[in-house]
Amino acid sequence: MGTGGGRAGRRGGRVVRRLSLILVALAVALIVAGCADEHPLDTLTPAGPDAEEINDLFFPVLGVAIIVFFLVQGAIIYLAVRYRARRRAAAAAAGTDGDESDDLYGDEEYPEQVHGNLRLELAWTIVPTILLTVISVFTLISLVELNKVSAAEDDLRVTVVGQQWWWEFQYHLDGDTETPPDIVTANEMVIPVGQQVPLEITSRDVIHSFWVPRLNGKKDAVPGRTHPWVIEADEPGRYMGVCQEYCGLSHAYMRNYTVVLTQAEWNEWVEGQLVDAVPLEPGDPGYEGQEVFLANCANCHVVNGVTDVNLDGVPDGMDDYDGDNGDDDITSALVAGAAPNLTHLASRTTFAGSIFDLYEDRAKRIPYLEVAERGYLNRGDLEAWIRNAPERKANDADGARGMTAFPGLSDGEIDALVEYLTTLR
Ligand code: HEC
Ligand SMILES: [Cu+2]
Repeated sequence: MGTGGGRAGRRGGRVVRRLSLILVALAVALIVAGCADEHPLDTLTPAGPDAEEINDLFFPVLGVAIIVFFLVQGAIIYLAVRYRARRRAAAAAAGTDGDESDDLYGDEEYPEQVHGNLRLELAWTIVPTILLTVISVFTLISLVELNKVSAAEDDLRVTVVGQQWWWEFQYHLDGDTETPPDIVTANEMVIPVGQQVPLEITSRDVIHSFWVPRLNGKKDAVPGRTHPWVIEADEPGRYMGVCQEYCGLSHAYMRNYTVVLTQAEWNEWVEGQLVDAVPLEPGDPGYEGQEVFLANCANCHVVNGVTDVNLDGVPDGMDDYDGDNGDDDITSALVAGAAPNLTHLASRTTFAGSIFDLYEDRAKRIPYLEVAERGYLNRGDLEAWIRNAPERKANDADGARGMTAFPGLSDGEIDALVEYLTTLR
């Protein structure tokens, strides 16, 4: 080899070293990201029967794919090595320096060329056909399983509404999704352990997709349609979910949590959520904040029992909660057409598409039901959000989506608002 080859070799070495550095960095980043949350977006640790069903399909298919991969790659490598051009031998035979590619083989024979070998062609048509047929049969069986609803007609059902860029959960305790919901909450869906909860997934604006990887597969949320889905968890815990369909600017900040409680805890949670907020009187802690809230926030946010029905602030088309493309009557509009229902904000642990913790350290060690009582409020993020939400989470330029900024509020008013919000348990 000449000097040119040596330089190329050194350059090659550097590229390999750099590549392996990048790979190591990637691996470390993945491991660190995996440790950051005790319940990451992990499809490989299913926590409910539906996710297990998917996993039970995934691993055998992966096994088949790995075998096929090694057979095909092995054959390619074998053939490439076995029939490589023997440059140096050819060059020696031809008496040249080996760079004349038109004379690659010299006196050597080309390998025997195979055309139209019936047995071979039948084999590589029939084998994949059988493989894919078997896989598709098992896939269909899994699909049927995943769409089975074992819950009774009058069991709990939850309508899941995606919108730019947060999730609303509307609870129908009697399973009747035609009537206005009993509970409306945002970003955290609280369900009882070991019970299948049928979902109806829809959207108020563009197409989103509801996905809680440890509990079930993805289901699209499409405006004007409701897609049936189910969710069920084997163990109490907190399972992260994301929007899985690119839906605009803050798509990456449209997360949610499925919070799974024991049956007794869940009953307690429901009881708490069914209670309306009580309008505060002068002298009550939080009263000043309530006044600021009613003046600035209540045209978008509903606090059951406190805010009047006022749809003036609701952009056109967003007061259509059942997705039939017509404005709904006032009762159904009560379920917060434009913004998260804040009646029980302080009972949640995250806000704004679950991207901010409402309590320090996401209150991991405190039981969910005690978080409003014992959690340490994440005042910094909450105040920053109220002051200038678009700065914390981008919304679209004409302000038709997301929360507006309130540059006019004084520090005292923000403090009062925060104090009021913490009374909404
Ligand atoms: C123009 C309508 C609008 C107004 C007015 C408004 N908000 Fe919001 N607010 C929203 C929307 C939309 C969201 C959801 C944004 C997101 O998650 O991306 C939101 C989210 C929130 C959240 C997080 C709720 C959750 O569960 O995720 C809080 C807290 C909040 N707003 C407080 C306020 C306060 C306090 C005011 C008055 C100073 C106010 N908002 C005024 C539209 C509004
Ligand atoms: Cu989305």
